[in-house]
Amino acid sequence: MNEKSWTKDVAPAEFIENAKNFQDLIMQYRCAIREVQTKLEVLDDEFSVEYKRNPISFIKTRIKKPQSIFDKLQRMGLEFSIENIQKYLNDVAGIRVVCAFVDDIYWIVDLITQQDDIKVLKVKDYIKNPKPSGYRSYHMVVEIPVFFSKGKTPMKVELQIRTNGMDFWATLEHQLRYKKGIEEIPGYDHISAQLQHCAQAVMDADTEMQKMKNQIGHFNEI
Ligand code: 0O2
Repeated sequence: MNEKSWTKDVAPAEFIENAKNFQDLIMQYRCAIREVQTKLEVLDDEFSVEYKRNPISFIKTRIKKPQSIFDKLQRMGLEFSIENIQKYLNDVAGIRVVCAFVDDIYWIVDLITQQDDIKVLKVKDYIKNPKPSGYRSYHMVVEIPVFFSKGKTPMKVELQIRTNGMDFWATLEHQLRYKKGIEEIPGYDHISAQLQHCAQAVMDADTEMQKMKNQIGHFNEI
């Protein structure tokens, strides 16, 4: 685009207004992440005093990139607007909670669900029902009120809760395959089967670890 058409086609005031509204929205999602992250950290702290261990190994947060927001809306046949982002996207604000044991995942899910300022909008249990790829994780979309100077805004946050093993597999598989269109390469079926085999090995290890933990009992009793 040359300078002439830039001045002709772009309405700077409108562009600046849209950019400001988008920045505002992203700020609101950042605040929602902070609210939910604090709840998780409180539960982890309390648990560590009671049971002498931390159920949460680490927490990672992310805001979806503008390009990914745009691409997802386009896949859904929707135009890029603040209203469509708020209404149709559940994962602009994302929190990944990586836990020690499988039962820690369900402990967190139960306690987050019980909090009366949290509304659970959607649940996908890819632990009980793994994806065909072998992917396992517990997904939860929650709505939380965030208090701004202009009032209370309900905000959506997506939680992905998984064990260290599930996270290890998902992170490496993401690098190897996810979204890279490697379906086209020769030997893809074999790679796919190997990834499923690794997912099964991780699942077996998680199950064994959980069994040992059940045998040991609560760590505070030792
Ligand atoms: P990114 O960069 O991780 O954010 P919904 O959001 O509920 O409308 P959607 O988008 O189909 O529906 O959600 P789904 O399938 O429950 O979860 C999508 C997210 O889960 C992905 O996010 C990944 O983070 C993760 N995921 C799902 N399937 C796989 C898989 O087979 N392998 C790996 N490694 N991760 C997976 P995004 O948006 O794709 O990307």
